[in-house]
Parts: sequence; C-alpha cells; structure tokens
Amino acid sequence: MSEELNKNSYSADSIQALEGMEHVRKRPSMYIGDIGVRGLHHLVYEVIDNSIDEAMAGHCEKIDVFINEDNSLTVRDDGRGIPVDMHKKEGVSALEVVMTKIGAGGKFDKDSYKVSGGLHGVGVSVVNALSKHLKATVYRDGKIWEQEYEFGKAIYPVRLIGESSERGTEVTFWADDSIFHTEIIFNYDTLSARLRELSYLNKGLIISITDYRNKDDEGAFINETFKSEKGLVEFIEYLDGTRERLTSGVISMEGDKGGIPVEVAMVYNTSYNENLHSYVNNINTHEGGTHLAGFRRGLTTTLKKYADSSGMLDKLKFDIAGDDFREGLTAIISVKVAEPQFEGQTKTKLGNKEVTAAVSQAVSEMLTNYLEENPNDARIIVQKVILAAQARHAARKAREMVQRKSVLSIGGLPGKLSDCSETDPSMCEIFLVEGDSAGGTAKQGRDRNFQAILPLRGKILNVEKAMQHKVFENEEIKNMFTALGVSIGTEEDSKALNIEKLRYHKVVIMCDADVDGSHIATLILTFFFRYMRELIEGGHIFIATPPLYLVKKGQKKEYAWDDNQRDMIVQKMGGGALIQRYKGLGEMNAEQLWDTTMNPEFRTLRQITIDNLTEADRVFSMLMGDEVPPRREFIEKNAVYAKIDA
Ligand code: 0RA
Repeated sequence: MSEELNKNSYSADSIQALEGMEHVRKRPSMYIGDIGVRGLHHLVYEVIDNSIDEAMAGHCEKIDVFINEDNSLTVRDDGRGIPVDMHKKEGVSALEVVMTKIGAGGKFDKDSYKVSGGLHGVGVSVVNALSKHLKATVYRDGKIWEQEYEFGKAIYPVRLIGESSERGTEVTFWADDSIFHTEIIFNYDTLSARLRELSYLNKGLIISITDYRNKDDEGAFINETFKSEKGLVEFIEYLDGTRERLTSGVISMEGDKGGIPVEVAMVYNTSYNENLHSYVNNINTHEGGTHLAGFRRGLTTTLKKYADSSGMLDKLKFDIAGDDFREGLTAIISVKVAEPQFEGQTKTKLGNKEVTAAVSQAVSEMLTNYLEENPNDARIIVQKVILAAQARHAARKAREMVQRKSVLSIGGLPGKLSDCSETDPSMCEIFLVEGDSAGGTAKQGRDRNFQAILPLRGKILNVEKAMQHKVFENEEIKNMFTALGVSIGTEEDSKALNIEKLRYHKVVIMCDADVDGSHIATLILTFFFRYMRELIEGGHIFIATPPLYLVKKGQKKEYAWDDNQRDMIVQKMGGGALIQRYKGLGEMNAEQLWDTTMNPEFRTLRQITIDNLTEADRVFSMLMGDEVPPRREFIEKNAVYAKIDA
C-alpha cells in the first residue's frame, strides 16, 4: 500500500492502466469471449490483428506465425515496427503503452486506417495481461529493441539489443495457464483455417504458419503459406470446390461505396443449400446484419427485375420469394467499416445502418453487368429460381405437416420415442441411437428419469444432397423435429428455427465406434448443421463415445477407448486377460452401455462446437457431396475417427 504511494513517478493514468490490466485478469471472458479453447485461440487472433492492421495500412507484406515447441506462440510481421520512442503523455515508450495499456491500440497514429480488430477488438495488451510471459521485439530504423512482461507488467524498460536492417514487430507469448480452463495447447488446424481465411480476405498478403511441435514424413516442421491473388474469388473456389457449378464463372466485385470498402463474390451450384458468409473487418459475422440485408436486397431486386423483363415468369402460377433467389447460392460478402457496431447474442451482427445501401448498390451494379454480359448464365439462374419456387411450395406443405404434428405436442410425439419423466428441459437428455436394436439396449440401460431414447433407422437422409421438401418429408427427420420440440419456418424466413420449446438441453448422438457409425454420426451432424445450427451453437449437441474394448480377467472388467489404453490394462491385469473388441453398440448389454457410455458419472461426451463456420461449411459439402477424391483425402488425413470440428 505505502509502496504504491511512494512511487511518485506513477501518474494517475498509469495506475488506471494497471487497474485495466487487473480487470482483464479478473474478468477475462469479457475481453476474449471465454476461457476455454476458443478464448485461448482468440489470443492469437488478437496479436495477428495488429499485424493485419499494419498490412491494411499498406506497410506490411508478410506475417509469420509459429507454434513453438513449448506451446508459446510467435507472430512476426515486416511492418514499420511498433514505435519505441518516449510517449509524451505516459512517460514511457510507445511500445510499453501499446503492450500495457488497455485500449491503447494505435491511438497515437490517427492517420492509420484502422478497422481490423478481433471479436471484441481489444488489442494486444489483453493478450499481455493474460500471459505469464510475453516478449516484444521491434526492428526499426536499423536497430533492434526489446521488452518483456510478466502478467502484463513490464519487467524492464525497452532496451536496445542490436542492429539490423530488417523492419517489423515480433511478439511471443506464453499464455497464463492459471487463467484458462483448458490446457495451453494450440490446435494447428484451427489456426491454419483462420490464417487461410485471412489470406483470402486480405488479398496479396502472405501469411505462413509453422508448427515446431510436429514434423512431416520428410522430417520438416509442419508448415503452410497462404497467399491469395484473387481474394474472395479464390475463397469461393475453395469453399465451393466440391459442389457442381451451375454458371460459368464466379460473379464478383470490389469497390468503395460511400466510403465503405465492399467486396462480394458469388456462384450458383446445383445444390439446394444457401451458403452466405459475411465478414466485417475480417470477422465472420455469424449473425449477419445490415451488410447481409444489403446483399439480399441487391440480389433480389436485380434478379427479379431481370426475370420480369425476360418474360420467363409470364406463365408462373405462384409467387417468387426472397429465398428462391438464394437456393444453391454460395456467396461471400466482406466489408470494412471504420466504426462497426456489433449486436446480437454473440456480438457478430453488424448494426451500422449505412452499410445496407452500400452493399445493395454494389451487388446491383455487379449483377446487372454480369447478367447483361452473360445471357446464358442469366437464363440458367432464372430457371434455378423458378425450380426453387416450385420446390418451396411443395416444401411448405410438407413442413406444415411436421408443424401440425409438433403443435399437438404429447399426442404428436413419435411412437419410437421413449421419453423421460422429467419435464424440465435443462435436466433432460435425448439419445439419438443408430438402429432399433441398439435403441432397445439403450432404452433398458438408461436412467428413465431424465434420459430419452430415439432410435433412428440405419442411414439417415443426406440433407446435403436433398431438396428441402424431401428433408421435411423424411420420417426420421420428422421424428427428430417432433421429439426435440423444435419447429421451423416463418412467413419471412423459411429456415428460421424456433428452439424455445427445445425439450432436451442435451442431444446425444450415439453410434457404433466404426466406419459406418462415424458415417451415420456425420449424416446426423450434417442435418443439425444445415437445419438446426442454433442447437450446435447453443452447445446442445454431443457425441457419445462408446468403448472399443472390454478387458476381462476373472471378475475384473475394464473398458478401453483406444489401443494404448487396452495394452495398459492388459499389462496391469497380468497374464490371462481376455480382450473383447466391441464392433457395435449392439454387442454391449444394457448394463455395459450404461456404465461406459450413458452414465453421466463415467461417460465422456464430445461437445460439438464450430471453430470456423466457413471451414465447417466446406467440410460438410465435401464430405457429403458427390466428389470422392477430396473426401478420401480428408478421411485419410484425419484417419481413425474422421474428426469433424463442426
Ligand atoms: C502505430 C504506429 C506505427 C506502427 C504501428 C502502430 C504498428 C503496430 C503493430 C503491431 C504489430 N505490428 C505492428 N506494426 C506496426 C508506426 C508509425 C510510423 O512509423 O510512423
């Protein structure tokens, strides 16, 4: 206490800064979203964002990311280098201000075009506050400077350590394991997917990632370098690569509309899904917002106008709705907004009103040109829209059937459902079980107080390839809707989901631990991803993990989930242990299934989360689409379990 008072050099501002850093450590989730795996990776994005800002200001061409052997992480750029000279107001170097003051960002450089920023756009000082150690190195004006920090506090003033003709900033941080509720281990695929995305969103920028923890077959560290010359056009080709293209080229535009940089790329494919991905300042806006509204408006008005004047709609007996223009459409919208207002539950919905008109105008101009110059494609698109409208009318009838059933609630519950007695949804679980026989075992093994069982017949419908009305007519899918108590579709938005009446807060997919089982689990996940994504986003979807082996000796019984575990148990039990390989759930009796897979005390449920929505979309279309080679490659790369990070 008295020590604080004696430090006369501490200005009121630096004490406030200290409090800011303390606050970050006390309430980390307010700054990085959560303190799990997602929040940990958010630290990386936050550091990279500073380098991206430097690139957007036109001063940086290359960003290198290194996952170090000890799971510290390094980001290096070839920008101007964070200034190290004395900051007049703060009395310390500018570098120290940037690193230790919450919200300092690049404030002292008003000219820089600063629009990037992570989910919350909080700045690198937040990463510093949540790191047990951080080291910043600046290459600038022929010199090398460095400063290190612990828990966000500088441990020495900026010091000169050498000379160099290089330019740039390097930050290495060791995340504080006392803050995070997860091991400090970075996931290569998660970071790589985000860096690839960033390279498409910032064309021309070179971004590399190196993993010093793992080597490939040739003994080199795992490494990828991303650089996109064509930006969103290439992003679309990557995303939609395994779908069958309907038109000749990717329709795209890039320009400035009323001071707002807008980039759009789109393509129609033969699928029945709508895939819109929108970004604001490189952030994926899951919840959409004004830019997406602008895209829809521009698309609908332009296509409608063209279709009307083409005469192709003359004999049509029914109306065309907004949805119809977006069936089989994959599009990416990226805008840069100086002062974005983010709204919505996850703060990923753009609120700035002025953006709607900017994007709408951009899309109208782009599309009008394209349709005029490509009359063949124009006809194909209008025909697709008409077919979509026809299908929508059929789908509505099918959907109304499902809804009528779910409105009847109790009486309408599927006959195959073995419900639980608890009625508070937050306490209830439902197991979606592959096959009637495993369903029967699960029914005997469960705790009927809070666990419900819905058996699903064999391979469920691949919704990736089915038209909407086929999806709603499908028996297993209808059963899932009614059992879960979820209804779908409003007048304005046929895919709007109503999950307020969700009857179980845990939905557990339980399939055999073999190739067929994973295929079925993937089919079910695809259904949730395309038709009930809110359930995944709400953390309601889980995958059960039945054991692979039973090891027995006399009365002793132990289960193993992998070969390693099996060998350890065999060794522990000594000679004469018997190993039973479970090929499916059906080989377990009710008690075994309860003990290993259903009993909350001992089971492991894998919660399904979406790391990167755009990448998840690509993976589902690839896994469930027509093309075999990319699917085989993915499954080989992710062998054992085709683990889908969705
Ligand atoms: C403000 C001013 C200047 C550089 C930067 C910020 C800067 C920050 C970061 C963070 C990571 N990499 C960065 N690179 C640059 C320099 C202004 C000038 O030189 O005139």
